[in-house]
Amino acid sequence: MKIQEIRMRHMEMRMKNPFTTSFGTMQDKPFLLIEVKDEEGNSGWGESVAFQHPWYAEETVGTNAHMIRDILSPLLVGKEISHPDEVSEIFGGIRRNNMAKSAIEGAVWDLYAKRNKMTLAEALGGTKDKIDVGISIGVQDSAEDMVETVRGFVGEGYKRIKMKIKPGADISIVRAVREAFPDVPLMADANSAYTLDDTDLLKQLDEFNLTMIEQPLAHDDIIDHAELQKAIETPVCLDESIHSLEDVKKAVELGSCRIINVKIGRVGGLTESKKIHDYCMEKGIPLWCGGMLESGIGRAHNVALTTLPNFILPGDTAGSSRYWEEDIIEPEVVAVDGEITVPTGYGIGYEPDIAKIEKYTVDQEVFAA
Ligand code: OSB
Ligand code: MG
Repeated sequence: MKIQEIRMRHMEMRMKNPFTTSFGTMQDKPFLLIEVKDEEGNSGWGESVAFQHPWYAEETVGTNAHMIRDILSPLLVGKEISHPDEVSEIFGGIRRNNMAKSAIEGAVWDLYAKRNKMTLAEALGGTKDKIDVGISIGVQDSAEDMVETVRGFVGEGYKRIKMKIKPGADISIVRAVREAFPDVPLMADANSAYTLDDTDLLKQLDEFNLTMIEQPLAHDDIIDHAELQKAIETPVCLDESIHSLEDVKKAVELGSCRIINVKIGRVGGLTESKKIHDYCMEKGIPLWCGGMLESGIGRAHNVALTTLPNFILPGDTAGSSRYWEEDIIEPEVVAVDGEITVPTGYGIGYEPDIAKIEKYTVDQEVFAA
């Protein structure tokens, strides 16, 4: 297929509720939406998961727009490719900027699946027709607030509950939730808020039978995490530290984690995600799919990836209504009793709703051959 045109939309949506992590609070959600067209006029859709500010990762909406406009689109537009795996080869000479690469690569995967009359899940080698999902709850001011918020989502049937923690809002909150819900699968995500000096504090979490603690230490570390994992029983899961299969290999060899959160954008796309999947399956490292507060387009890619067999643990792909008054796909992503039914339409399987997409588009640029 020939990559005829890449359209980049600057989107502005606002989440129903603010979402707080150890690094800050987000509610306005500017992001980039990518539509790739082939020579027959077919479209594939992708989403950049970069945020407005470089708090979670160094990439931002602004750096992604620059990379997509000035560096990546010129490399791809006009090219003839036979498989989306070739996109990461074409982008291979460009260092990092994984979220920008992934936004385009994801659109090419959707386009490829549609042309070949397959679901994206099938194109990736997925095997499930339903996926288990959990929910990620932002940092709460008090243990009471967290317990009540958790109660609501347990009632909706989510398969595991993730609580954001930060220094000063950690042990007492996790304790209160565990006491209120003795049997619910629980985990905590620190988004790099601690150091090895906090080992004694993090060890106190062992008491609460957490499925894992996600990214307790520095965003770019795998050495201290190995040290921490030796000192605590709770499995460590890496998020921010993993950008590639090479990072995964090093973390697994060093014992820096027992579980990995795969985010498609953070690792540079679906091709790299699949490589990580295959390696971790062989090594017995369970995976789950993380989230970046995406619109339905990004969520649809997460759903497809999660159909691969080693995505054993429930991911952060909650339903659209968790985030948005109205989503930009039809139908919206719906989680019932903690399960999402994988759509059967070709490509991402959800139809981009052009009228709603237009409503939230503030600017657009077209890169054509
Ligand atoms: O660390 O997984 C994270 C949201 C924003 C930035 C980082 C993270 C998160 C989440 C929410 O945990 C995931 C989601 O619901 O999409
Ligand atoms: Mg995380």
